[in-house]
Amino acid sequence: MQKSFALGWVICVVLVTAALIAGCGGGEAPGGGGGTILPVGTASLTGVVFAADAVASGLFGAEIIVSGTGRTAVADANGGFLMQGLPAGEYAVEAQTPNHPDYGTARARVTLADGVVTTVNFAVLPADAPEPAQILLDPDVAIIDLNAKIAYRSQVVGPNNAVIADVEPTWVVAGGIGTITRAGVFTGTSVGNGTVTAFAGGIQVVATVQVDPPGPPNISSFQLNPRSIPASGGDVYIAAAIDDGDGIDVADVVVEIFGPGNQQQLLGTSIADPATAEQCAGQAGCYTRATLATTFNAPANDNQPTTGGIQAPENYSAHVIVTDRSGAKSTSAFIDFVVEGIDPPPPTPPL
Ligand SMILES: [Ca+2]
Repeated sequence: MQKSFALGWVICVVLVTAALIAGCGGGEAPGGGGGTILPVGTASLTGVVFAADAVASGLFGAEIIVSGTGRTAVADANGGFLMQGLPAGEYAVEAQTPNHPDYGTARARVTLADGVVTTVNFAVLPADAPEPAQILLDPDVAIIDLNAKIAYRSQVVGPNNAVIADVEPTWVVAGGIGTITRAGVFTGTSVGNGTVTAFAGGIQVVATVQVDPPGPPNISSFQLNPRSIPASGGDVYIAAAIDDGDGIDVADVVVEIFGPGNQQQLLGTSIADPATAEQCAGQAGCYTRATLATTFNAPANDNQPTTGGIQAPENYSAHVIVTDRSGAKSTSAFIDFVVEGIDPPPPTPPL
């Protein structure tokens, strides 16, 4: 068994080297036509070959090569390809674009596992682009909830620290933890640890990602100011700092206030500082980290003064209720505040 695989593999490599015989390519059943036997496994490789400077443009007819297996495939009209029956292992892979003289070759490395479909979307640089010297990638470490997204920012840098403008690297996710778009938006689809690697030219840079089970929102602070309002009433500024891997819609952050007589009010919130709020990737109105705030207009104290002219204070209590995109809910502890009365009673004389 081993012997015949090895022999078939050698034959195929020879044939591929000689003339790219059809039986070795296509990415369909291993050992396809021509009686050629290729190394067999149950791993699959899929993806798209596209222009690094125009990510929507698939490169039809691109040739995808999995080094050391003798296996090749040809991209369809949209640049898509699928290779099945590959042996597990780590491979150098590349996409050549013979039909597109303005584009070159994209290279990456993938780890294929039996029974697993691995995706590599090849971003092919223009043929006249400078040779990449480094890739800047942010964030390099991330922890997110299941189903949350990370929008990776990247810059491909050529010689003399000159950024190659408006090009995406080739993105590869390892560890089976998620998917990534051509533009670098990662979605965590499975709990675990893995990596996102960006490739351009002969350069690669790796970011580590931990995908956690979905958790409820974290309310890292909840504050009211002031907590003592004069009898004539006034504004209370209320702010909550919140983070959540799934992301939170602003409409799902509500301040609940219980006033005199246990009257309940709900107040909507808004982003306190848009400059520092972290938005969910590609989802308007969704935030993974932000401070949300509102202002409560405390009315004047309307308690009836006693015949002695003493008006009792009015007591309020507030907390924030946060619901994330997966429906998990967190509430802060209550904070009390008071609308003072007029003519408060004199302090108790010392004994
Ligand atoms: Ca969550």
